[in-house]
Amino acid sequence: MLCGAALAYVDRPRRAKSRKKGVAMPNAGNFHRVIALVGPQSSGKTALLEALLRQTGKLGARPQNGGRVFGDTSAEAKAREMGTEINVARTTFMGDTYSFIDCPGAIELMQESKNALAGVDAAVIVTESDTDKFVSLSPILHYLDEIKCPRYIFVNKVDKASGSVQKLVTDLSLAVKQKLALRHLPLRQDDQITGYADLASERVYTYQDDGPSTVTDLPQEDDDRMSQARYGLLETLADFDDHLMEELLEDVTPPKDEVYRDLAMEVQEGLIIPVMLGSALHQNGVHRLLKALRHEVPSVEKHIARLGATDRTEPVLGQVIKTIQTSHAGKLSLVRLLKGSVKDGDTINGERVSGVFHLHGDKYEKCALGEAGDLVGLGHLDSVVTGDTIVSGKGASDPLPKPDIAPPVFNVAVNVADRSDEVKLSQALRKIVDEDPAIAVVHAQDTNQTLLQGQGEIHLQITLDRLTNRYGMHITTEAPMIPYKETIRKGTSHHSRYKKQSGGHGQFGDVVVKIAPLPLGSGFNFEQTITGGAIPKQYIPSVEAGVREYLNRGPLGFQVVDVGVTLTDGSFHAVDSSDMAFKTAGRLAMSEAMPECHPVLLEPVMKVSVMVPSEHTAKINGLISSRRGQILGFDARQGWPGWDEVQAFLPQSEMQDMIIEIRSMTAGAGTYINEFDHLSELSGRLADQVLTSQQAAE
Ligand SMILES: Nc1nc2c(ncn2[C@@H]2O[C@H](COP(=O)(O)OP(=O)(O)OP(=O)(O)O)[C@@H](O)[C@H]2O)c(=O)[nH]1
Ligand SMILES: [Mg+2]
Repeated sequence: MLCGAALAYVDRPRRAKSRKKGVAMPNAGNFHRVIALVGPQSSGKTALLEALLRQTGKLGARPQNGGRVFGDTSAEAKAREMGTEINVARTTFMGDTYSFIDCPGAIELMQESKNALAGVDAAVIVTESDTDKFVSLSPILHYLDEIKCPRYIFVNKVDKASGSVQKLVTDLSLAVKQKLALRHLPLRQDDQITGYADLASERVYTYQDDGPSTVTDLPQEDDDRMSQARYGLLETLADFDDHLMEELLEDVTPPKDEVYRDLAMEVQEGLIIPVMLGSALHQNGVHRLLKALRHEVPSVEKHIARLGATDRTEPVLGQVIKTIQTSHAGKLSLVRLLKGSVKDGDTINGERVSGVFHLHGDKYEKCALGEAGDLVGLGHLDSVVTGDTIVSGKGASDPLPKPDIAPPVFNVAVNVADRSDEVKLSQALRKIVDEDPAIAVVHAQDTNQTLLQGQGEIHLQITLDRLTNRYGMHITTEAPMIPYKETIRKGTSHHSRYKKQSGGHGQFGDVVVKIAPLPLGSGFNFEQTITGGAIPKQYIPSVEAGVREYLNRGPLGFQVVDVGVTLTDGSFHAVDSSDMAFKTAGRLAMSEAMPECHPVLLEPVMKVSVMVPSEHTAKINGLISSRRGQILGFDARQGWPGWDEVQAFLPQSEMQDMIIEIRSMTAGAGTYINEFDHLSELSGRLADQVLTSQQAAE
């Protein structure tokens, strides 16, 4: 039974006692909360951030044109009118400090949310009331489950909502594992939501445009709805509180304190998810949300416990949730400080902190001290990256759990227009990857391309824009090349002689090679069966080197694999033979014989697992088949109720835009992982196309 445990309201850390005389404290309050705003794209997270800042007096009235005044200031965000990275804001409410982290909603940018969530006490999931879009909530909901982060759902844009709130809660409950606790009962006039009854406080509010809602009386016709909805809330809370359950069974009205306490405890334990309604644009429901956060969001101690770090003994402990390359202050590590305090000049992870900052939008304000619980920027910790644990002194031997990095699902090949910029490009890319660990840069050896890898087309376009906007790099892009290979279907034996007589020493190498196809996946094998010193031992490695050199580019223009070559015979010249001559002879023998060995094209085939909500599985099977895929089977996705995982083989050449289609079929929720599996023969029209474009590129 949870009833009777410590009161959440009094479970707060005490104000830090020792404060240096004359040093301004970084915050006016005594309790630091860090809260993330997450949720699908365009649900109104940044609008809610602005509303929270207005409500707490940190932002002036909304401009007449309704335009944005806070956040999304980067050139990439402005150009797309969307969040492209986190916006951090700091404000105070009733004596406490709040740092809000507004996360971008685009599914391709979800790593940014995951990184930020490592350092928050709670998350507010901002969603619209359009139930068709709830499926797109699954990835973030699942991640919040995984890290056991307390959370709220704020159903935004109620100014344009029309459906029934009960249906909304029922549909939402299909998307979550926890019990939903509807906190607000909407009140309507002419189909328009004009206010709400708070089911915990039993107060009724009428929305005011751009101002605090006013307390009113409950219209008589809503009496029954109100009683039923409040009973529904109490029943949900009573699922985890036997005492409350007894009261309900005995028809006893529970005291308000008990209801508030249960709410706080059950939110903190992740047992329930309160659902609140509002309109960020009109400042509606925002004050209630703040009050709920104030009373129910757990302290930083609970966050430490959630991370399993209660026993940590380091005087300072924190986690980096973002690396920011600022134009004027250099590298800043945005850190959730969990324990201890940090000031300028302190040693953290073996490096000297150069400046402690509070972040608010694009402003970095120097502060004297970063306190436990606070979100601070620490300057010039060069070796520290996103997700890292920071401690006082040398460095953390026992890191806190850090977000996993999503494997890339989209690639583009990049080049600098001016080759002399290559070093500059690799330096800029390193900084970009520090800021956004979902970006990877790899050199594809087979195709000799530099590949930028990430979570989708938009993700990579934003990254390329950053390279231009921040680092002045002019990048050209092209599609990644498919690392086709070739092999042979029949063997042969061939004699080649390389002989040159041009003044001085001549050149003489004479070899007989037997070429044979090898089973799939065998690679290359070289043997020799020379007898009687037909070729002196010292020249044999040179023959092999010549053969290998040839195999880099076979008769079709691709690397040759699954071939065995045996050097069976040959002859030499006491004066004119040399390593170089035998190497040339080996290469010559291959180039003369290989076209006769029935060369065939091989294409790389990936083993793919596509993860989608079950209602889309049939469509995904169709997509795989239409892309020459071979479905190996499908199963329920482990730990994801209502999801399937389809396993298939798919040619790599069919996968370049695969993620775009999967997302468009699944309201953005579906994704895949893949790895190279095998090479498979490609023949007919598709093979001809590959060979034609290969010849054209030569
Ligand atoms: N009618 C109405 N529109 C809203 C409300 N809140 C936000 N919007 C509008 O919804 C659009 C998206 O709002 P944003 O705040 O940028 O959404 P976001 O969730 O931050 O978007 P991303 O960061 O790109 O994921 C904007 O046009 C807002 O004006 C609301 O309460 N009512
Ligand atoms: Mg936004």
